[in-house]
Amino acid sequence: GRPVVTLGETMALARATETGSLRHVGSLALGVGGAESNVAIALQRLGVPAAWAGRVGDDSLGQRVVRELRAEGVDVRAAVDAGAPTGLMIKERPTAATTAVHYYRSGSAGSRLHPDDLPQGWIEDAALLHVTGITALISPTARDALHAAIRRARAAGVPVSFDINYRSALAEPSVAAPVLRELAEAADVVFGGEDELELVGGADADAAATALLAGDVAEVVVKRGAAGATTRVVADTIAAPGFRIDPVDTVGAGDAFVAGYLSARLAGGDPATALHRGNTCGAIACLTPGDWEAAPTLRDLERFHRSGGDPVL
Ligand code: KDG
Repeated sequence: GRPVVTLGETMALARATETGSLRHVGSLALGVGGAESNVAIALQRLGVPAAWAGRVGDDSLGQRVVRELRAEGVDVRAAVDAGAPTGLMIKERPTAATTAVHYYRSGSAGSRLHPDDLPQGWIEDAALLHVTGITALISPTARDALHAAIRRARAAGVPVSFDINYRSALAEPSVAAPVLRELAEAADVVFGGEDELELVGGADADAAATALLAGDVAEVVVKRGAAGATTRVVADTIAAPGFRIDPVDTVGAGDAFVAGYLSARLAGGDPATALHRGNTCGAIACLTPGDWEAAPTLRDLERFHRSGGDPVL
C-alpha cells in the first residue's frame, strides 16, 4: 500500500542507565529518537509502510539516525547538512519515579529542515501525512517545511494527522498556542493530551475539540495516559480505557499510541477499534526503556492480550 509519510527532527538520544542526577551517573546508553520517526517505526512494526524526511548533520550521530531508521524498514529521506551537528537529547532519571529530558538541539541540522528537503511527489503519493507541533517550534524554516507539507497534502487530497506534542522547552505557551492552533485547524485528525488541547483553544479539552470539529477537523483524539483515550467526532464521543501496567519509561508512549490508532483507522477500523489498538501500543511501549524500541508488532499485541493485559476500569 501507499506509505504514511512524516517529517521532523530525529536526534541522538543518550539515556542515563542508572537513577540519579547527571552530575553523578556513570554511564549513558546511546540510541536515537524523535516523535515523528518514533511513529514511523511503530507503524512499520504494525505492518504499515512509513517514510520519514529530515535533516541530519554530516557526523556519526547523523549516520546512526539514518541507519537505525533504515534498519526498522522506514523509507528515509535524510538531507545531510554539513553546516550543523545532529541534535542530541539526554534522558535523565533523577529519581526512580521521574524522567527529565534535556535538549542540545538549538541550531542543529535537524532544526534546519527546509521546504526543499521534501521530495517531489513524496507527499502527493502518500496514504496519510503525519506531523507534530515540535517541527513548528524548532525553527522558522522547519515551520515553513511543515506548512508546505500540509498544503501539498491538502491539495492532493491526502489526509493530515497532527499530534500537538507541545514541548515547553521550545516555546512559551503564549508563543506556541497560536502556532499550534493554526496547525490543528488544518488537520483532519488531531491528537493531544488534555493540557495540549486546552492550549490550542478552549476552556478545556472538550471545548477545544468542539471548536476544532466545528471547522474542518473530522476527529479529535484525546490522550489521557494511564487512563486511556477518547475520540471526538462531530456527532459522537468514544472512550476506551488504558491498561494496568508497571511503566518503566513513558517517553514515546504517545507516539506508539498514535501509530496504533492510525494503523487501525487506515485499515478501516472504527474509532473504538483504533483507541483499543492505540492504548495497547502505548501500554506496551512503557514496559521497556527507550523511545521506540518496545513498539509492538501485531504478534506482540496478541501476546499482550493473551497474557491478560488488563484494562483500567
Ligand atoms: O515523543 C517522545 C520523544 O521522542 C520526543 O519527546 C523527542 O522528538 C522529540 C522531542 O522533540 O521532544
